[in-house]
Amino acid sequence: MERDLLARLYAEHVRDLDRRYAAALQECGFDAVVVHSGTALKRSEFDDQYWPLRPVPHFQHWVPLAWPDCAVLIRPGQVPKLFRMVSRSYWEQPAAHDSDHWQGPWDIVDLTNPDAVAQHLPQGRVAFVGEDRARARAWGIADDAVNPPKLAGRLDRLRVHKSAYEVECLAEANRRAVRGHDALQLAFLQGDRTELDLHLLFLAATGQDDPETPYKNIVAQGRNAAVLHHVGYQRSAPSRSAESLLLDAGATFQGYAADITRTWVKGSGATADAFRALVDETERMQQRLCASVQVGLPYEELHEQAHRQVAGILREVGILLHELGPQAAGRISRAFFPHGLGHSLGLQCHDVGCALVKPKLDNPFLRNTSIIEAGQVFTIEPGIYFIPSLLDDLQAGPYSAAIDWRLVHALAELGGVRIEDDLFVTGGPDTVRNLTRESFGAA
Ligand SMILES: [Mn+2]
Repeated sequence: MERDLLARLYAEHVRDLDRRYAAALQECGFDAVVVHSGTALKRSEFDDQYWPLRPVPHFQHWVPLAWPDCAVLIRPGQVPKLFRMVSRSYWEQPAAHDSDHWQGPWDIVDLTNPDAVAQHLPQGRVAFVGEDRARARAWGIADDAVNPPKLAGRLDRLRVHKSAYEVECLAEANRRAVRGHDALQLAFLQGDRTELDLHLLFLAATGQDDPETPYKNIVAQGRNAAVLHHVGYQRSAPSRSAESLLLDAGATFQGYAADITRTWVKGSGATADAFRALVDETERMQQRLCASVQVGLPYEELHEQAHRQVAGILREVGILLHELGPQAAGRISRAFFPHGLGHSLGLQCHDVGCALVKPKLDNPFLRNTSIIEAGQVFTIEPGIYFIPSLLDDLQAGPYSAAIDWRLVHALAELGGVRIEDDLFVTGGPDTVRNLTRESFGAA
């Protein structure tokens, strides 16, 4: 992405965020807030190794900097200050900045000792947002001003509506992730690869180290695709070649995440053909659901539409032997599609602000219960799986006779299918910008 465009969008993002922070601070009775980037966590009490830093998302909302012990100070009406910790260690150094587009709006203060931040804090009520409470105490911040719930809730809600800068970052993250998806589709179709090989190939194709991915890549061949978060990659070639690959893998750009799933099939024969039909139907359903997004519609309504469509697909491909009433169909669709239709996306893969109310009892894992609004970014990711424990329950239950178990057991060899895109709700006449499909299209 072009540096000058990024710098211009970023400057607007900071101006706008500054305005919105000022209103939140005033409403919550604070004069300023200091947002800490985080402290590297030890992997084990018994060792001297540290996990790579996952910066506090509120900090990354301001600055795409993944260095420990940095902080931003936001005071309404004043130039924002960034305290950047310059390490004097000769054992390790944080990664170099990959772009300088973000430096313009800041008064940058380089420090070598994090305690020195205390002397830069203003008089008045100063809130602290971050994970390291010991650091807040060392800076003289009262315990009740550390992540005060009302302010924290306000700041979470600020992250729901993405600025033009954030949308471009999410789009670039999608372009990057799509390079990996294209590479793995080709590798899978051309020969037999282990899941570990495919995972490493994804990292190489997207130019990411494992801890930099927004979430652990899910690389699942055959039956493994029925494990929704399969990350225990198979490392030796299977006895017969896998005919399905489910890849749920993303990328980040300036801290913003892409979250994309595709499922591919190869091979011939009745089972591969039936599974291919299931993948095609799931993809068509996913596109219909994307086309149904409307400002003002509860997201949960889309989730329930998805369940009705899953029941229709099960009937279409012959898994469901006859039509059933809505209650029975809903029970059966939940055995094959046991997760939520999607979630808010941003600096976190499961971003904040869209699950403020609980879903209905039938939809316990749904992570987006918001009313769809312009500015939101969320995923749409229906799936159909053959999960042994859920199928056992279904087979033992009252609807068993409605299922073609021979077909189910044959398809179970291929695990399951999920198709996932990232959508930005524009609020304009086109309603939605599909950040994922536009990236596949551009390749
Ligand atoms: Mn997802």
